[in-house]
Amino acid sequence: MRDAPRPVKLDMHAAKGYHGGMETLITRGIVHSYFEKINRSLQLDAAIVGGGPSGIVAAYYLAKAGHKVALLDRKLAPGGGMWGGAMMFNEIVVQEEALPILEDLRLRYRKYEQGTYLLDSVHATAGLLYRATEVGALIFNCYSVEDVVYKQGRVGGVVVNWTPVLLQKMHVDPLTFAAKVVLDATGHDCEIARTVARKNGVALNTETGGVIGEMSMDAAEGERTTIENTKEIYPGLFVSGMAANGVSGSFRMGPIFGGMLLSGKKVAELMEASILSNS
Ligand code: 48H
Repeated sequence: MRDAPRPVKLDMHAAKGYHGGMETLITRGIVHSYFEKINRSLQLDAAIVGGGPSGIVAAYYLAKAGHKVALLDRKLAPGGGMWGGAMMFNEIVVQEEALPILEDLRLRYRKYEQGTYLLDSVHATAGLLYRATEVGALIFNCYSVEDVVYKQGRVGGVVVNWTPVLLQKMHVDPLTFAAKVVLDATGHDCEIARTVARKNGVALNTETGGVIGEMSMDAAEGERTTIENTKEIYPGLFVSGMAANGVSGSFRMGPIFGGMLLSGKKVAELMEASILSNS
């Protein structure tokens, strides 16, 4: 016979010695732990802007290789466009070239047709976030990157503010995280690349020197060029995922995600080489 379940008891006396009791104990724990985390992020190896699939995969590989990585996303729940699958049908398609990444991150997938696989998009997104944080990437949600630190012709960090501050158009100055390399993984809008080109009047490593802008849908071409367009577009600034295609003027691809994952892995390798050569 099974033992009767034990009654769950929360020991309210745990807060003995705290002026203010249990409430102070909870608040103090959160405040201390959060500020310890932010303090560790003031001088990063890599700052990743945008927590869609390409940014999270980049954070995973960089953190796993031992680099100090923070990923910043303006939303409460990072994950970008992957949670919703396609038109909120929460499934995504991934090609077999990306299977090693699914294996590395221990995501569950099912064989579909012609070298493609299906994943539950909620499982996949939650899994990416879980694995990236498990290997040490720090995630700052509700952070909007509104600018970069730009010195001597190189991007050297990110300028951050609370998303609600920007939404409310409050005039509050931002803070900064220094970083040896910065990744624009902001998706369709390529926000960081646009900001760097516009504010500093510099030419990016694209055909026109500016952000060319995304084209309409061609899934196969879009997937191919996502990897090709994943690169350093200005000293210290890299692009991945949809931002890579947006910056270089290539196609969107719809709800197939192998290109995003492979782009995240490729950019992690490029960023790591840059971190090591600039150390
Ligand atoms: C902080 C920011 C900022 C900012 C944006 O769009 P994402 O999912 O990114 P990718 O490129 O890794 O993945 C693209 C994929 O989801 C997709 O949209 C595809 C495959 N589309 C094909 C098609 O045809 O439509 O995520 C970007 C993330 C989001 O979470 C934003 O909240 C975040 O970046 N973000 N965070 N500061 N300035 N700008």
